[in-house]
Amino acid sequence: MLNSLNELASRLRAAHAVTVLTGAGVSAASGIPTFRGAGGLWKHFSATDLATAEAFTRDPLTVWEWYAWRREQVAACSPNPAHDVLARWTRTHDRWRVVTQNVDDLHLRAGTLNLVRLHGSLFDLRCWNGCETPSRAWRDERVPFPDMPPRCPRCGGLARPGVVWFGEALDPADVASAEALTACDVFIAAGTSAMVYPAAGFLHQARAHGAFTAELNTESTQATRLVDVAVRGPIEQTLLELDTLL
Ligand code: BV8
Repeated sequence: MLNSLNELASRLRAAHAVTVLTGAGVSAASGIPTFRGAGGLWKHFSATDLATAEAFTRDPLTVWEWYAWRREQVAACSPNPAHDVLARWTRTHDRWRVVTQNVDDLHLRAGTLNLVRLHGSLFDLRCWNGCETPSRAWRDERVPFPDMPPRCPRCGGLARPGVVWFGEALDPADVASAEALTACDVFIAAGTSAMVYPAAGFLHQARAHGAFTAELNTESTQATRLVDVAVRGPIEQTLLELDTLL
C-alpha cells in the first residue's frame, strides 16, 4: 500500500489539475450508511427502488419518509477528515476540484470550493407539479419537516427531493463541468463503487485524457482494473496519510 500511496503522492506533488470523484464511502466515517454497504437499506427497500420517479408517483409519502430519515441522519453528523482534507485541497490549489455523487452536502459543510454536485442535494426541494419552468430548487434544511409530505410554497402542490433519481437526466451544466474536469493530471475515484453512470464514466474520460488515475477504497470495485494505482484502506485515514506526503 505504501508504494502506491508514495506513487500517488509524487504524482500529486507534480500536478496542476487534480479531480477527485467521490461516493458514499467518503461519508461512511461520518456515520452515513453507504448504498451498497451494510445499513444501506431502509426498511426492506433498496435505494434503487425508492430513488425513482415511479416510486414517488406510486407512494410519495413512503419515499418522503426515506428522504426525511436520511436528512435526519445527515443533520446529526459532521464532515470527517476525508471531507476536511479534500476541502483544504480545493482552497489551497485552484485547479484541484471535487466532483461528488453524494447528496449529503458534507463536502459543502467542510468548506469545499467549486464543488460539482452531480446528483443534487437532500436539502434542496423542487415542485413535483413543475409549477415553474424552468423548475427552480429551493433550500429547506428543517429537520424534521413540520408537515409531511412537504409542499411547494408557490402552488401548494407536492414537493419532491431535489436529487437526481435513477432514470432521470443529470443537470447538463453539472455534466459539462465534470467532463471538463476530466482533462486533468491526476484523477482519483474516492470511496465509490463506480457502478452508477454517467458518474462512473468520468474515470474512462480522464484516462482518455492521459490523466494518472487512482482509486481510494476499502475494497476492489468496477474501477480497480482501470486505474494506475489502487490504495486500499479507510479513506478518512488514507487521505490524511496522502496529505502528509504532499
Ligand atoms: C440516467 C441520488 C438517463 C438519489 C443517485 C450505463 C450503463 C449502465 C446503466 C446505466 C448507464 N447509463 C445510465 C444507466 C442507468 C443508471 C445507472 O447507472 N444504473 C446503475 C445502477 C447500473 N443511471 C441513471 O439512471 C442516471 N440517469 O442515466 O438518465 C437519461 C438521460 C437523458 C434523459 C433522461 C434520462 C442517474 C443516476 C443518478 C441516480 N441518483 N443518487 C439519492 O441519493 O436518493 S445514485 C446514488 O447511488 C449515489 O449518488 C451514487 O451515485 C450511487 C451509489 O454509489 P456510491 O456513492 O459509489 O456508493 P456505494 O454504496 O455503491 O459504494 C460505496 C463505496 O465506498 C464501496 O466501493 C465501498 O467499498 C467504499 N467504502 C465504504 N466505506 C469506505 C469506502 N471506501 C473508503 N473508505 C471508507 N471508509
